[in-house]
Formats: sequence, structure tokens, C-alpha cells
Amino acid sequence: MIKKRDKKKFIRRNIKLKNVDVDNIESFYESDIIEEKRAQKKLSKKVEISQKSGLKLERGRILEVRSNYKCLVNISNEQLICTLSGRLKQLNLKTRNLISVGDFVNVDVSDLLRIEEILPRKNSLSRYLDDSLQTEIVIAANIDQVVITASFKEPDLSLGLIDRYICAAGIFNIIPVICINKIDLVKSLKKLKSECKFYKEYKYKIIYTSVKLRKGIKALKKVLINKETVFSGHSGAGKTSLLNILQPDLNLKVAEISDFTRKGTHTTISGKLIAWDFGGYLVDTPGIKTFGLHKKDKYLIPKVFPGFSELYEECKFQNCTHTHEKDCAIKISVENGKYPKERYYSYIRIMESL
Ligand SMILES: Nc1nc2c(ncn2[C@@H]2O[C@H](COP(=O)(O)OP(=O)(O)OP(=O)(O)O)[C@@H](O)[C@H]2O)c(=O)[nH]1
Ligand SMILES: [Mg+2]
Ligand SMILES: [Zn+2]
Repeated sequence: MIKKRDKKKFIRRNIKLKNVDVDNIESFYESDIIEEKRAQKKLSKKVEISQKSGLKLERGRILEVRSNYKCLVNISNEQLICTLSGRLKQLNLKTRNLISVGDFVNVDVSDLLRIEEILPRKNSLSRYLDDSLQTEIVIAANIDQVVITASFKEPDLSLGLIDRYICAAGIFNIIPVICINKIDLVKSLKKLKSECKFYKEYKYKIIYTSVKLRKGIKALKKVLINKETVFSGHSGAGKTSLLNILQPDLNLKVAEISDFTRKGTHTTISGKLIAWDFGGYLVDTPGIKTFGLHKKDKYLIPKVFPGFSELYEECKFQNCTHTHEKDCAIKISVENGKYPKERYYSYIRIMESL
């Protein structure tokens, strides 16, 4: 049953929706963003450390979130288990994602190791659940790039998922790198490359690898040097296997062949930040089923969807959604075969899901 108060809110929002005229759709999204920013400001105020006396604060970085209140933190090159302060613990329980692997924190080292403050993030790679609140799941914070790890088979390649990651990378200002693993299971590599040629044509970095045959590993390593990279993708695609081969002493746990199911076995259960011995950092993460984008970012998708950034400025309308508008450069490109239909349909599916 809808509570009376919620019901009122719902009706008010509906009225607002009715008043939006289509040409002015951006201002509607803007009001959402202002709301969101206000909420964030409120939260960061709460997170701000109170000037308690006697604290001895040291800067650290979260290597792993082990539970709702325990984290492995790097402080001056030492790996230490720290707990969240009572105040942060409460907030973390509410938001479920207050703290993430990659976060910079201030830890009180005067007595017990307590995380007192979470510093503002440069960025984060986040996905959102399909619930009514679209709960945010932070995959990693403060990173340079994401290796979108897919496999040709076991589990099957999903270009739709790659499109979603590229959209998120555009929204969060992260460099996307596509890695298609398990090419030892491919009958014709030529055919696979032709199926994915779109990404190369639109200047995305795409690397084909096989852990089994040790193929493509050098090319992958080249893009990782001196960067902070999160590996994300379906469970079972081979994220951890790739990391182990890139740096053999990592000895991270990978799925046993006998465990294998088509959907993966979720072998990695928490995100881990680790230093490469060749410079830079990696974050290994648990596999995901789907990558949900947030409604509030819907207005950005027409600009960041793969291949659109080079085209959308030629659309007649500045806020073109590339669906019903006249003189849309993207629809024209689809019609004359310059932009692939399959990717356009993938775009439509994303827009409809929001
Ligand atoms: N044939 C083949 N199998 C591979 C390759 N890379 C990894 N695998 C196998 O795929 C399975 C899953 O590998 P993981 O590295 O655990 O996959 P993951 O992406 O880390 O999975 P999660 O931790 O569950 O998200 C394991 O049985 C690996 O041995 C490859 O290049 N070729
Ligand atoms: Mg793994
Ligand atoms: Zn358009």
C-alpha cells in the first residue's frame, strides 16, 4: 500500500511531468540533477569530520571492503585492517555504498585504526540496481580506465553489455578498453573481428586475448602501464585469469573448470585494489549479470553512446534523442548504412530501459 505522504509526492510529480514540453526536456533533467546535487551536498556535510580533539589522522587508500564496517587500507605502504567510525558505519548501512575500493580516507591512528573521513572522489564506476530507488553499486572509485572484460564464449559475448559500459565510462569520465577473451574457443577470428569492427572504426581500443594460448597479453599490458584500471564484466569472462597471467605472483582465485556454468560461478567476491609491478594499479571485481544505468543520466546517453559523439552535433536539435526528431544525423547515418543498425537498436533498448 502507498503511504499517504508518498501518494501526495507521486501525484505532484505527475503534474510536473504533464507540464514538461518536449522541447524543454533538458531543463526537466536539470531539475533532477540539482536535487541530486543537493542530496550529495547534505551527505558530504554529514561525512565531514567533526573537529574532535586528540585524533591523529593519516591518509590511506581502501584496498578492499571486507564487510559493512571493516576495510583493508594501505597506509604508508602498510596493509592494515581498519574499521569505520560509528558515524560512517551508520551512514554506510543506510546507503550500502558509502565506501568503495579505491576510496581515499583519513584514518585515526592514535588508538584503534578507525576510518574517520572518506575524501571526495575524482570519479567512480557505478552501476544501478533495477529497484525503484535505482540503488547505486560503486564498482570502484578514483580510477583512470575500465577494461570491459568479455569472452567470446562461456559466457557468450554480449555487445549490448559493452555498449552499456561505454555509456557509463562516458558519463563517469573513464577511458573504456574492450577486451574480448577466450579467443582460443573461436573458430574464425576474422569473423569475430568483423562482428566487432564497429568499435575499432569508432576509435575504441579493442584487444583480443586468450589466457589459454597466452595471446594478446602484451597488447593488454601496454594499455595498463601507469594507469589505475578496473576490470569488470560478466562472471566467468576471465578477469582474474587475465590478471594472474599479467602478474603471476598475484595468485588470485579463479574458477575451476569443473565449477563452470554458462552464467559463471562468481569466484571473485569483493573488489581488490593491487599494485602492478610494472607501474599503476588494478582493481579485480566480482562479475556482474547486468549493467544498469541511472535515469538521471538518460539525457547524456544520446551523446555518449558508442559512435554518437562524432555525430550528434550535426543533428538539427541540440537535445536530439535520435528517436522521433527530424533531421537527425544519427538516424540518417543508420538509414544510409554508415552507422550499424544493430548498435542503433542497442541504443534504443537502453533508452527504453530508462
Ligand atoms: N578457454 C579459455 N578459458 C579461460 C580463458 N580465460 C579464463 N578461462 C577460464 O574461465 C573460467 C573463469 O575464469 P575467471 O578468471 O575465474 O573469471 P572471472 O571473470 O574472474 O569470474 P568472476 O570472478 O566470477 O567474475 C576459468 O575456468 C578459467 O580457467 C581463456 O582465455 N580461454
Ligand atoms: Mg574473478
Ligand atoms: Zn539526432
